[in-house]
Amino acid sequence: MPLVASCQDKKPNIVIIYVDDLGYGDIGVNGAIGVKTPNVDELAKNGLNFTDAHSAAATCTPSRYSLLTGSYAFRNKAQILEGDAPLIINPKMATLPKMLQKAGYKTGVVGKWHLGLGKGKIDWNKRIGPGPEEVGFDYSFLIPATGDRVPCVFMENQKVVNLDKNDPITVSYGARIEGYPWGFQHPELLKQHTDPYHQGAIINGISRIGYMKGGKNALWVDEKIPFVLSKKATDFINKEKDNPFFLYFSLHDIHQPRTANIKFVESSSMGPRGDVIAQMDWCVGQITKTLKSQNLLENTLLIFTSDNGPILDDGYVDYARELVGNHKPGGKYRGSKYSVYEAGTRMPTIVHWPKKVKAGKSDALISQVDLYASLAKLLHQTVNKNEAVDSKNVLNAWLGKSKKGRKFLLEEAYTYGLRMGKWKYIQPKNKPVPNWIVQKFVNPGFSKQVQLFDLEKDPSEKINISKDFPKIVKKMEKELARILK
Ligand code: NG6
Ligand code: CA
Repeated sequence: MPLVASCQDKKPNIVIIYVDDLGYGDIGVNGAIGVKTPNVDELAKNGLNFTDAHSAAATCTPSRYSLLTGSYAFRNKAQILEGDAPLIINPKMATLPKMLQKAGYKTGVVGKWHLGLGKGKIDWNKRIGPGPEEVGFDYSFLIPATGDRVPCVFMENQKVVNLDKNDPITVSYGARIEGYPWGFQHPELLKQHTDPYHQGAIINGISRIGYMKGGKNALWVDEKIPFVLSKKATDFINKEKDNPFFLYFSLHDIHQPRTANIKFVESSSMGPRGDVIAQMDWCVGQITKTLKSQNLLENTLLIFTSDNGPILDDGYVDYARELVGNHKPGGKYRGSKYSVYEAGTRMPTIVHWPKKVKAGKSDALISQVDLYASLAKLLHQTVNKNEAVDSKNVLNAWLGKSKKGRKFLLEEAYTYGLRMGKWKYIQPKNKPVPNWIVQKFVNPGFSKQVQLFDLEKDPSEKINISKDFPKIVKKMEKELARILK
């Protein structure tokens, strides 16, 4: 092959910027009020902005599991994990990063993991495996679970960063352990008050879920997390610039605790939740700036999206509900994080690849579970039958060459939703809403009736028309049963 042609066909770098809890309406181009997101808007201006793109689930661990394995979370009973949970991806399983390694990519994950680590009881003072390496990442720099869970330390290549062996780490999600003081006993030490679920170990003036002892030198400072993660992500890009690389940049923002760096405090009119949106936008800018400075932006397939819908009150008292004003975190869509209504999984999603993807908008119905098979297609990789079992090749929709995405799309929450074109079906669930959800002022979509909505006429899922369209209901029930069997 002539040199020129092979250069032209150079494999694109692939970057997924995965924001945490960012809603459809939380970015400028999708109508945000009260906070500006110039870096994200720039991506949208030069890229393809999707209006009907979905995470696989309305919570974090299930969405991430599906993104990385191409398989639905229910198949592995994946639920939100505690901070000391074992790895939920079987190291023998085929994964998106392993598929990319086979295609010649260097792979890295920087940021929130929340897929578990190790096999059982974790010793935080040693290398912990299996973890990202066994899942297919050549490099990892992690927040092990969430920002609101212990241990509050970073891990690089599966070892705690800056650990002093004379001050070993112990973590507990059961019995209370002495060590860092407890939020429920020492409210005077707190920067933000919380509900009773987040009143364990106080670290950096913030009480968390779980208890912790030791590791003082290794503790993160919440206000610096965006800088640390952006630096590690851009270091990875700079180091791997001559290889095709895959970077899964998984931000802590805009998850709680929302404690923006002083650089961003009061940069929005919505208090901490708006400020961390601005902070998230800055992180996006760091990535695009670095790609540009390395002359890589043109041939990088960059996907900007989120893991689940927005939530105002997830337990920390930061006045997001009081300060939201006219801003609509989920856009015109009903629901939120934890909810089966559209805003639970309909994610802000931008595909930016100047070399191959024309700027514009797309209303194709797509799911993150399909990235595996779609990227495999792009890179001429075969996907075996027992691999990425729920992932479909809809590459042409992801690249804007077709408006046709999925025929059916599953939405996993605390009940199931199913999309078929404009139709939205919700499986009945005749159970009381758990108290911890009620307290968050969100509606998970439980109903003993079947729910059916026509999203073309009723995008906000207000009028249940299941009784008027029994045939559609039947068809969707049948498809859901087929998926779940
Ligand atoms: C919930 C936590 C919440 C948050 C969430 C995970 C309680 C009451 N709430 O269980 O604080 O950590 O899990 O968020 O424990 S997610 O974005 O990672 O799914
Ligand atoms: Ca999340």
